[in-house]
Amino acid sequence: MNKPGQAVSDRSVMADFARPGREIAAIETLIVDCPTTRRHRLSNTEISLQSCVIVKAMLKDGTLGLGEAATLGGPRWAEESVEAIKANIDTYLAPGLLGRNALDFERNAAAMVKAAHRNNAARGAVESALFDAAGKSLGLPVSQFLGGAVRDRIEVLWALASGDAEQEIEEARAKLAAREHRRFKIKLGFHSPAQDMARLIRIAEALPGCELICDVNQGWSEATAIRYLPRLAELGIALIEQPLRPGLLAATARVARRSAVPVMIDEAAFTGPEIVANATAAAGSVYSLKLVKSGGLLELKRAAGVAQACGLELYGGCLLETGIGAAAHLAVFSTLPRLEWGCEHFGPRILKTDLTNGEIVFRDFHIHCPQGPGLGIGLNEDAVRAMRRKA
Ligand code: MUC
Ligand code: MG
Repeated sequence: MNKPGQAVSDRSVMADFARPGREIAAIETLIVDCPTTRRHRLSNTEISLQSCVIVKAMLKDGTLGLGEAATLGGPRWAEESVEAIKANIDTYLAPGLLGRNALDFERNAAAMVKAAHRNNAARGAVESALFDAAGKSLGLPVSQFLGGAVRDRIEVLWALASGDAEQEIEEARAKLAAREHRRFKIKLGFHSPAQDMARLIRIAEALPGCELICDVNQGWSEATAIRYLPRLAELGIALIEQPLRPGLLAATARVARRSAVPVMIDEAAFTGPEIVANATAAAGSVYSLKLVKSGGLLELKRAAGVAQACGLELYGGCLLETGIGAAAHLAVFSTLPRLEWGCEHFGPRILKTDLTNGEIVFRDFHIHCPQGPGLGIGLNEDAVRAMRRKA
């Protein structure tokens, strides 16, 4: 231990950091199909089985790291499917990483960008596994590599998405009673706007005092949005997420200008330049952060910086990840100086069985960031055995 004023002469930390053994020895992928507790509907897809790719990165010193690439209903929410993600990791991303030091985060990320154009979910999953392995090997939480945690829990939303208002009210009340969730995201756009309004009115009446946001997943036209957003405002809806298709910047900006409900940008912005373009066009005032959009933990943190620099508020988005993907998001979210809208990592709870061992705790309306080394989670091997897709 150095005394105050004494030069740092202890080289043991550096020696440990540089110790051989953190070379990437193997990267394996598997597809897992996890049944959900109920049908989850979006304007453009729906699921009862949540499919993801789990990445296992093994270091030479024997440390195992985990990562996850989530999808939603095949290549529907985004262009990647689990089959493509697995093939592209196995064929293009993994071979170029073998033998590299897992701690060379930026170099490894650059190698992946060179090996595969976009493929954000695939790159994000591999990078998560490398961060997890590096953290576990050094005995450090991943958040420490990203600037250090500024929070250890985040208020967490639950999504109501069966389309049946009575079922949704019962589900929300159960979450409230369990003190797990008091803010809810209601998925719109799979019914007609008039039916959605009737459903929304019923839910808002039944859940007084709860903050509600709505996600249309691109399901509305500009005209529909202009017609219905005043009704959402009357109901006190706090945010409207991705009402129009990505690319309709001017139309979304016209909607945002007329709306008393702030617009959240989701599918419209994956990359930094897309975030800047949306913000510059005034097509929203909140940005939903997701690993599958940013393509890795480093880029996710940068996306938060870009969005913030453009004056956007931040929301911790998800794609119904298992506890593995949720932990990777939480590692980043825990380090963000500002995260105005909390997060929605309810994924581990909507799966009948999560793939982790319960390290992620939902308590007092917050998701608690796992505290162990790496991502702070382990693999539920029995669950993986039961739900792994056979070749
Ligand atoms: C999305 O568009 O936000 C996340 C939560 C949910 O219900 O759907 C996903 C995707
Ligand atoms: Mg969304």
